[in-house]
Amino acid sequence: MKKFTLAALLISVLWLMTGCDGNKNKKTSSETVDQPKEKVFVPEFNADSAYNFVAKQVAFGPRVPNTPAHLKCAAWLENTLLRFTPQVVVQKAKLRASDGTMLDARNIIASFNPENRSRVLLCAHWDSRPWADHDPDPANHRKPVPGANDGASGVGVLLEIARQMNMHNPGLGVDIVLFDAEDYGEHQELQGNTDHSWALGSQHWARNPHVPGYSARFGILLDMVGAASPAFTMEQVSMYYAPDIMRKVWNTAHSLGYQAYFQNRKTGPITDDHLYVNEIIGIPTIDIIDYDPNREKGFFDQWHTVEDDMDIISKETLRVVGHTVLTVVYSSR
Ligand code: AHN
Ligand code: ZN
Repeated sequence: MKKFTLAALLISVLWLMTGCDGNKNKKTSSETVDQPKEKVFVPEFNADSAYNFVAKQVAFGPRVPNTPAHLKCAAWLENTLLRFTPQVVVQKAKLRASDGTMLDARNIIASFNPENRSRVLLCAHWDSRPWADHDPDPANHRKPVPGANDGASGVGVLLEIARQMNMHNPGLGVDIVLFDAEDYGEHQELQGNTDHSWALGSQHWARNPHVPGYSARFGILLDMVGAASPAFTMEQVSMYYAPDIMRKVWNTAHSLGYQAYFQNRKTGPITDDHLYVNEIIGIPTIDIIDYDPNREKGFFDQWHTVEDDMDIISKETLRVVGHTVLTVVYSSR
């Protein structure tokens, strides 16, 4: 009897020491991260710098494929990334848009620690939409979108992350992929609704990755991450393909105090670059996207209007997203 109680006591003590959780160290699937384990070093995301990266892109004018502004911005993005890493690839492709236009497209890819087999993919689209087809004034429906939030915001955050990774090695492989021709999807006034007319650059990259056989542990897409009071909700394509990544990113954001931004609400599927990264190349990838089905358009008010300019960009939102993504990256080594 005495022997038994002693053994039981010992087992209980051991059980308590492990935190009572038999599954604690069990790797259930590809990425199981609940709370930040140890204190990891995370560089400080500079929102002023990110903001300037957004402003610089917008200053080129709308980055619509086949325009001089698009070419100039591509060169600037390549040169800016070259300041932060020598590994920059510009993948050129002629892509056919749904209206028949052949787009002179370029995906711009920057790699950190290219030899490291443990990799993370960060992406955003850098092009802007040729038609402001959701503008309240129909006279603007054939004008291009300035794309400060829709496009430049995600790129601005990733450029600042690249700048930080140059100063402080994240200790794992990171690929930043700036997709082109995301926003050339069919004009609203046309019938078709050919969904695959969006995200042409990511479809091309997913079929022809910059490194043959490329893969990554997970991916994070940033889209429309610059407006004030965003609602980053749990989008359905992300939840279907990458629920663990969703949980990891949302948990990280909440641990940093950003639960008002990263909301625990499930929302419907969105056709965006992450769909093809998931479906074609099979990297579990989430979309951090400002989407609230209770809004008129779902997206921010100025979405696909000529008002999507620097006036609506919030440094605080850029900082919240940048801090969250940097923390996820540096705690993934
Ligand atoms: C659709 O409207 C089908 N998808 C939204 C993807 C998008 C457009 N992201 C930015 N602009
Ligand atoms: Zn768009």
